[in-house]
Amino acid sequence: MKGPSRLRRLLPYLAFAALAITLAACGSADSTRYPNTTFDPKSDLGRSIDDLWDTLLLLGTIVFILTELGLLFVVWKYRNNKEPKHTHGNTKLEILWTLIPAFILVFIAVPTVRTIFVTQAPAPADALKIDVIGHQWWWEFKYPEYGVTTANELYIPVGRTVSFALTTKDVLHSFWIPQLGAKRDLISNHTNYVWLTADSAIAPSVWNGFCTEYCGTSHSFMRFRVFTVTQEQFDSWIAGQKATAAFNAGPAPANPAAPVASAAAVTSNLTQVPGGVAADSATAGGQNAPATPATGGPVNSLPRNQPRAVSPLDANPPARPTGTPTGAANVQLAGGAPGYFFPRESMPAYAVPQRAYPAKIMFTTGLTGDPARGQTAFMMGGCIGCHVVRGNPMAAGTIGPDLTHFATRHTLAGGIFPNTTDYLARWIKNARVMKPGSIMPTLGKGEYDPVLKRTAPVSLDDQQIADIVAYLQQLR
Ligand code: HEC
Ligand SMILES: [Cu+2]
Repeated sequence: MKGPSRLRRLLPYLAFAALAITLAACGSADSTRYPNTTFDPKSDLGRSIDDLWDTLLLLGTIVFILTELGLLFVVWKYRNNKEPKHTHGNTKLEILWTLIPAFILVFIAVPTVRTIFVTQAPAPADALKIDVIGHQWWWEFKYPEYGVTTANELYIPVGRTVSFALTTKDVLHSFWIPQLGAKRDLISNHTNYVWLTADSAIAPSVWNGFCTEYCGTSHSFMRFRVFTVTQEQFDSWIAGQKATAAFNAGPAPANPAAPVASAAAVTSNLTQVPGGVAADSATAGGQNAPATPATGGPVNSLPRNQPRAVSPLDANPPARPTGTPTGAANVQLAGGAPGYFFPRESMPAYAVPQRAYPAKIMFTTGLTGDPARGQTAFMMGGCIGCHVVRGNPMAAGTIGPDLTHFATRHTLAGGIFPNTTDYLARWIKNARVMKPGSIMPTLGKGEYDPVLKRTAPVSLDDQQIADIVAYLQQLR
């Protein structure tokens, strides 16, 4: 076969390759189109890693081009199948092809090692400290300087260095916020650190976070959101989160959009709560049965401590922050403002979970929940063995996420579902069908628990779940 005709046959392939390369180069790395890109860093840490990548890509490209040119030259030079002269051993050449790669490696090592030193250095002493605790399959975030604990939704001020201390409650996990550059493993019996300063220009905004170390059944459902906010918004958020839950802390909220029973109704509703649930609550979760809360007696003695309005904590409520709510999402409650939180209607599409709930979890439509009854059901249904609601001394369990300000969160269950009535009701009804392997047990009446392989031992009917949902939605 002659040269020119071979070239003609190759032409379509070459054209295709050229097109592919051109198209690839066209895409920009901007965050709205590629929300999880690492090529558009929004922090100092992200930039130092991205700069290193750019340097290495450039060096690699130069080596690639030189090598390919050499190859093409040889192909061209011996195109007529002329047999080249054979040689055996060439010390000069061997030294040369050892030295050149060694030289290239030094070129790559210098910026790499420099970046490692920068990203592994201890954080500045005045950095904001946040403890990140990995759980199968959700994230716990603690702000030790403020006594604030939350889950799956992290708030950080822009322009200030934030130092994360990473630990795990169970197996290995890995903390990753692609756009902010932070990626580090959570290792058993060891604390890892990573720190960064988010760019001032990005506030307020939200970024996706992931677990990026396989950690079991629901690893891919272990996500989180990072809200990068201004210092003022952060201060307001912290003030709101520091307070005890609004529903517990004062009289009924005067919010016409979400009517809540008055304190009197709380008392009268107590007698209407079916007692059957309490008897079962000790077995909640089977193998994962919650420990009895240290602060309280047996679960079924709870009504003694009712109503909430006269509990010791409530009698002397902590000073509530006034906060500076911005955006309609922040409803002012009578008991005090919830403080700033990222307005739900401003959530970009990429940060809103799109996963549908499993169709097989049925839920009666048209039920109206009563938050006061819900609070009681929350205590009787075993929830308090695994969940903290600050302001309610009975709710002291630490197996699951802190729910003190649950209604200020936009997602639930490791950031995989939107925090809406429909999803929340189904989550409480059958968490283990919503999220395979979930440590939170299946709790709905007649629901099949795929982990225990039998129907739920604790059973809440749809009305009780609707009441609990109404209660949780008051926790701002
Ligand atoms: C055996 C412990 C246990 C019990 C009992 C339990 N939960 Fe949970 N709960 C968990 C765990 C663990 C998670 C985190 C699950 C995940 O995301 O993988 C969770 C998650 C949640 C969430 C989502 C929180 C978030 O921010 O994502 C809500 C809401 C919730 N539980 C409510 C309840 C209610 C209401 C009850 C009682 C009817 C209850 N839980 C009983 C352990 C428990
Ligand atoms: Cu994981």
